[in-house]
Amino acid sequence: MTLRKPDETRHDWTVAEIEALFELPFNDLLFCAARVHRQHFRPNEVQVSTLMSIKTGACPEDCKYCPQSGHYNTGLSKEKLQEIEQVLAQAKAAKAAGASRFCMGAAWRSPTAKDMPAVLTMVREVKALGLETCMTLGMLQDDQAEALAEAGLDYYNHNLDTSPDYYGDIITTRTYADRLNTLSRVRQAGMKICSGGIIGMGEQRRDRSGLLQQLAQMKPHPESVPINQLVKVEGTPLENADDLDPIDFVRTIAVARILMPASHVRLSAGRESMDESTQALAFMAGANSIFYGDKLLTTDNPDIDRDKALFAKLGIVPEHRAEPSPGPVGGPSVPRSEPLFYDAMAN
Ligand code: SAM
Ligand code: DTB
Ligand code: SF4
Repeated sequence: MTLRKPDETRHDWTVAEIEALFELPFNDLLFCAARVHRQHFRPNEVQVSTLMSIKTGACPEDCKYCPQSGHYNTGLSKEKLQEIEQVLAQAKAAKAAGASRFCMGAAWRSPTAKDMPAVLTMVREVKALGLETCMTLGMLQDDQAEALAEAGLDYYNHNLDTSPDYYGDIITTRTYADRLNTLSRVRQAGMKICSGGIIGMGEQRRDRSGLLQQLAQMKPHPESVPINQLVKVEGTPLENADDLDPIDFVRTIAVARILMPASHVRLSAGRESMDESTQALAFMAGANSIFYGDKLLTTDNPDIDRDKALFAKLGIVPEHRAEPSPGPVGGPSVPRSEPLFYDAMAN
């Protein structure tokens, strides 16, 4: 195995260049993406995160894909913010099952001042279990981002979801600029960014390129890039969206991998309805993170035994944390340590 430095990463991809990647013959695209993947990561390791919904339903936002929006009747029961004991019990179970990161999600437009103390306690106590922490709570103000960083939050998830051009067709209660502002507050506070999107909402290839361009423009790139396949939930405006061609989904993963070579690209929502071959192709295309555990936030995910069997079949092992979590939080962004480059097959 040769160890070497990463190729230079770019932040200036044009939409036309990204569309050209999408149009490559599938084998060429996959080969390119797999090569980039091997230059930056051990190709048979996949990071494993577990999700928990800490506050479910009745969200004031109108995201057309989301079962938790209060604008649609999806039959979901509205729940209050979970108690800390409940969160810790699930975090311990996730750790025992092999997860290295625990992601807590709330159906909020943004957290209120009243919510913050309980949320900060969750960060501190989950982190004390030896897990990486991630939260997704909606839009943040500066002081909220700083407080989360101070409490030790490693990652903040805030997806751009689609291109700037298509955004207004999917969400009308906030703007793309709102989203970008929160992401810059997260970065400013020194946390790692988890940001990606959803494929299969009726968007065109140009929109997928526009989304990936926005993500690749960030400096540094988001450390984690979740690519979700739309989970079609009855009662949401997108319940009858056209089925996504699995090849188009895998192409999106491959292009994300090429644009953001050193980021973890997550094969995120949608695995429950995905066959093993599509998932295997997604790993080949450079996906190296998944949600692990029977539930996402409110919808189903493959159960752990099924994922264990898939990993065994493919020779994939869970990635172990390579570095300690960022030190004194609240400070500047912690520079990414240079990863090891698994180069045995790269050339
Ligand atoms: N309310 C916060 C927000 O929107 O940022 C946090 C929770 S929200 C459920 C987090 C993400 O879940 C969304 O940005 C979206 O990417 C994803 N999501 C929601 N519903 C989905 C669905 N039906 N299929 C795939 N992804 C979905
Ligand atoms: C992300 O990109 N996908 C996750 C997580 N980040 C928060 C959420 C998927 C939600 C799927 C629909 C549900 O289970 O409610
Ligand atoms: Fe609310 Fe987030 Fe769902 Fe949008 S995606 S409705 S903001 S929970």
